[in-house]
Amino acid sequence: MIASCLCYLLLPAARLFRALSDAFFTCRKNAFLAKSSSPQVDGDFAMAPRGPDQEECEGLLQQWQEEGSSQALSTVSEGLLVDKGVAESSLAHLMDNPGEQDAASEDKWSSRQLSDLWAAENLEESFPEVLGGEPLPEVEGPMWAEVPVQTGPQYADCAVLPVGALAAEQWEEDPAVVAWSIAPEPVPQEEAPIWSFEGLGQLQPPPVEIPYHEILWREWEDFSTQPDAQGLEAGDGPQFQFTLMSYNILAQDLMQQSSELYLHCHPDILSWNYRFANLMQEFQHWDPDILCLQEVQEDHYWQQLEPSLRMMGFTCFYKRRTGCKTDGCAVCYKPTRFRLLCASPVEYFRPGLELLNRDNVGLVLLLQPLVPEGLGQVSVAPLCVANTHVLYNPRRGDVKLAQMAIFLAEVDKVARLSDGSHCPIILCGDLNSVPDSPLYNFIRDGELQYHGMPAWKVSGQEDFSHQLYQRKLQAPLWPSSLGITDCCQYVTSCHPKRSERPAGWAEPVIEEDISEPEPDFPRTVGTIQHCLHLTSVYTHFLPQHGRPEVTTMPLGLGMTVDYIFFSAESCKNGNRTDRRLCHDGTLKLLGRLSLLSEEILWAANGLPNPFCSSDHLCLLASFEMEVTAL
Ligand code: KL2
Repeated sequence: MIASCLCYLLLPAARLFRALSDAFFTCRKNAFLAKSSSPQVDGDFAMAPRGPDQEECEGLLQQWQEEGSSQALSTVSEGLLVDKGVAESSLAHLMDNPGEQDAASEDKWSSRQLSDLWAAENLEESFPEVLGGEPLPEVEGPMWAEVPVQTGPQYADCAVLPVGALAAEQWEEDPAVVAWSIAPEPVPQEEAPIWSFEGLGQLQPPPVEIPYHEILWREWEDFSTQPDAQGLEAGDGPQFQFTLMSYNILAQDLMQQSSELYLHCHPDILSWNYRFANLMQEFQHWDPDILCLQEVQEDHYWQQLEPSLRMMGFTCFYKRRTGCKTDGCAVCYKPTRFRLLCASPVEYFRPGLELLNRDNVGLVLLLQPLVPEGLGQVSVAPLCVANTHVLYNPRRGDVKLAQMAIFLAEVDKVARLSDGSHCPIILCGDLNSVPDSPLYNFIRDGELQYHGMPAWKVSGQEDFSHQLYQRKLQAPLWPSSLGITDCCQYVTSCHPKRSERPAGWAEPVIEEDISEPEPDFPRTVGTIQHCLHLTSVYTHFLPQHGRPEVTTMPLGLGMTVDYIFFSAESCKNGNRTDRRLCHDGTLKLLGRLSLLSEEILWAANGLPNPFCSSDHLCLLASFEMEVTAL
């Protein structure tokens, strides 16, 4: 009975809702496109962008919910669909019935269903790899394009993933498909954005930028008039202002390998060409001065992203993950605003160390801000920009902490002045750890007592307390052979042998030789520290909604895992939650693009959706640096 109810009522109803939902957002998007009056936001956000007409959006959504779906709703008059709103139906349905849409789902790999010990210890390894036997394109360019790819025996059996094919015919009658295929006007060649690809798929990239933030209520929060800890408002004296975006753009390969996470999405919005056009429009709309990307697939980077971003005025650096992984991190900056002082790719993979056998990477740049001519003899401190994507595996907090230790050591080395202090630092990326988790608190507080802590607790992603076997963190967390102290500094940086660094700055490329064991150095018992004073741009809570902020939404479950941390001095006697307001001196936070709640994203059918082409939201912040007269 229940089964037939599911088959004959819930399933068709949910599909209809999903189609209506996509159609609604598609039409809404096209309505905005037709209006095409979106303001181009100034690079340095002297003015806050025009806020969305929230009432209009809510009204439309409500109207659609009431008119468009009341009939269908009557068949499922009770339960989750009604409680959470019709637009969420496809997500809700998938969450309640995992695997139902896919007969082969038993074969599908899902971390949350793997409970045996092998899986617990090797979750990432079980993640199938895609290379398809095709050699990656030869790359030219930045200095580390030559960095040899790890080709240890553990990668010998990288296999081609049998990607579960989404049933295309299932979508043929979908109103969203119809809406898409009629609505966008053809793009005149001369007006086509640089990232248009003629004939590369059935969907034309939309002709103008998509103000999706107006539909999804992303607002610019302006703090520029708030006094800082010393009572100074922004703009007293000459200042250097810039914006920085951090964005996990969802590598196509990873998406295809975990296709079960995206069953709620219309296949067309998952195509790379569609997503690429949307992502480029998002970059163009917000026009940051610095762009930190994660999950950048190497072929997409060299063939599309780098050329397009270069045409937008960016200089880009890229570091691919080690092993067979096809994605990596990119940091791009406007050479009109900054000059490169040094760039350090960071690999966390260390042969022979079980703790560091994962392929995650980071990228650290040191940038010299360029002040406009006419200010006379002035100076601005260099800015250290560090971008990383930390291991996902929720059970391996020990690995995440060790990766973070290497990353912090690199940042310390690049940003350290000869007097031991640091230039302003922005540390951002996807840390695969939630706010208030031990890893998060370690970055913010500069100290973590980890001894005896279950490894799964470190990131706070999932609760594994019910499991019998729980890996515990033991002191020391990493071996001394790594050459990193418990203060997350390279031993060589603590006892500098090479004092010829120019003007106190680090060398561009660090080659840590761990084959020769470092001399013994003292280790603390069960505690790690770092001496970068960092605080988060976001507070992880939306006071006006009374709900947590969300940066990603796997299977409809919203959480924050992406961050922009920046150098800040903590207030004496300061309340911890107010630390963002306590910064002063070198970096001042001027504003940020608000994040969203899980509920709002549910109403857009989760992530990705027709407007947001990643499973993460972008983070965007505006800063000011002091310019001192010489
Ligand atoms: O959480 V992520 O997505 O920042 O959005 O980072 C990782 C995950 C990315 C790189 O490893 O791949 C995704 N289940 C779901 N997603 C996974 C899994 C998994 N078991 N492993 C990796 N990813």
